[in-house]
Amino acid sequence: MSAPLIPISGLAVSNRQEMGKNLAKGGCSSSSCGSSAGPADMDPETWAKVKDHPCYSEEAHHYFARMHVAVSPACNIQCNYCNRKYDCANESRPGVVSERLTPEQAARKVLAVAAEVPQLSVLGIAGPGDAAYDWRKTKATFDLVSQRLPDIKLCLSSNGLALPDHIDEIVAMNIDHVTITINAIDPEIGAQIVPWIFYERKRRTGVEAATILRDRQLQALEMLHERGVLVKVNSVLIPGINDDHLIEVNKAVKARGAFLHNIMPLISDPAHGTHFGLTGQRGPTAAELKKVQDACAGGANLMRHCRQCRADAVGLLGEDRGQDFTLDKLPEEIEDAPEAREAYRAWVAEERKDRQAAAGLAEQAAAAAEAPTLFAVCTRGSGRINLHFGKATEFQIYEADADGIRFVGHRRADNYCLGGYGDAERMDEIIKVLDDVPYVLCQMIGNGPRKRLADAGIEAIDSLGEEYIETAIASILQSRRAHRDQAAQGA
Ligand code: CLF
Ligand code: SF4
Repeated sequence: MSAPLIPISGLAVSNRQEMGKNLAKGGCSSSSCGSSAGPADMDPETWAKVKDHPCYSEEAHHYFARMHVAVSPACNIQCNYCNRKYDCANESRPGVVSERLTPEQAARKVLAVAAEVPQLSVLGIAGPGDAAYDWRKTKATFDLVSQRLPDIKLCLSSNGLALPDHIDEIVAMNIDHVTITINAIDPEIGAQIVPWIFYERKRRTGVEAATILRDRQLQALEMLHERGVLVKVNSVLIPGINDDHLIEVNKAVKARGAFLHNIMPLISDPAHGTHFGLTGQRGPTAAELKKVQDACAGGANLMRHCRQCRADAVGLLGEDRGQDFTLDKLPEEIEDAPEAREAYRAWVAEERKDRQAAAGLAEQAAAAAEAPTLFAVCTRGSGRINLHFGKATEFQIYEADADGIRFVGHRRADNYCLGGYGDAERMDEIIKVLDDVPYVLCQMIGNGPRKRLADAGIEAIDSLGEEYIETAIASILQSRRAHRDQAAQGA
């Protein structure tokens, strides 16, 4: 029988200085996982910019929400993975945007969400269309929002072609975060992804178009970096086209100051009506994506917690409350609640201290992991195990080895629980996505799914509900080690 699981964070902490040292280490021991970096890994100015941004800080995504508004539908290029009748694949999974908004409608919606969702920290404009090309509407929206909600950070995503024309305004408007999608540095490869661009009143095609686009993207990256704006580069991984090339993209954007590189899998389906969808271009498998990401280790820091969210998403990454805030559902009178956001942020600051201290202790305990081990966690945020297995639509995957415990990605699993009734096919799917994961950590799990998992060699653990993820994993590793030691002594 295994030793009982004792949460590490429940152990007495006798030495606060030791805790402080652990805290300074941050939650991530991997140098390639830059988005996990903490205050000890960057200057205070940069930390102030990223600490509440759910995309730029992996830790912040446990606590903070973003929302997108689709206000700028015009685009100056054509990507082979895009059909604007659906959505912008730069920043969202294909799917019809429920509403395209005027700047005034968008500002009203942001006010309504901010009043209801104290976790909201970022407003992003991420398609469909290009926020820098359709600049008048982007700027009008940001101006309206920043007048009413100065504590909400502004974030925009662009293909980069028009960006160099707006750098001064971006800086003047306090936009600290800009994403540029760069899929290729080599124009021969770029031309296979973007067949045409519209630039200086002319439509241009092929290698000429790809060269202009590449040069403008890199120019924008350099200009923004020089002015202190954090730039994330998104690259869509397209097997057979740019998979071997993305390591060159990673090097090139690192050299020009990119803060993060987010390599996203192509999502391709004939139903989306895109060129790639219609010609049968497939997206990468999870293993192919990981291979490319791992090959980029040591270059520009990688973002691994992107959820490829919709262009009208609302909420924490991985959840989408967009349908709760369509225009017809907004109240007539909207009263802002800045004090609720302030109180939430103060709570997060305290929670963060506790969590990082606990994570530091867990790092020490993690030496109990003799071989790299994966854990699938059911969580609704705050860095805790706080979600019923049946309610999980995705699992956060953590890896533990002798170097520590770290977040390594997420895997989608369609919701197992349908109004209380199990769905055998979805359990098959879950078992497939957790193929190489021996442990599932959740707040609760029913006997049926527990047995199905056990039959597949996966142990479900629900005795550490509400515990911090890292400390729970450390407890399990310690318990397993104690069990092994006991067995060895008895042998
Ligand atoms: Fe939105 Fe993008 Fe800003 Fe985030 S999303 S504009 S940087 S606030 Fe984030 Fe969504 Fe991934 Fe984008 S998870 S698709 S990276
Ligand atoms: Fe579509 Fe965005 Fe590409 Fe424009 S930049 S074609 S909106 S994916």
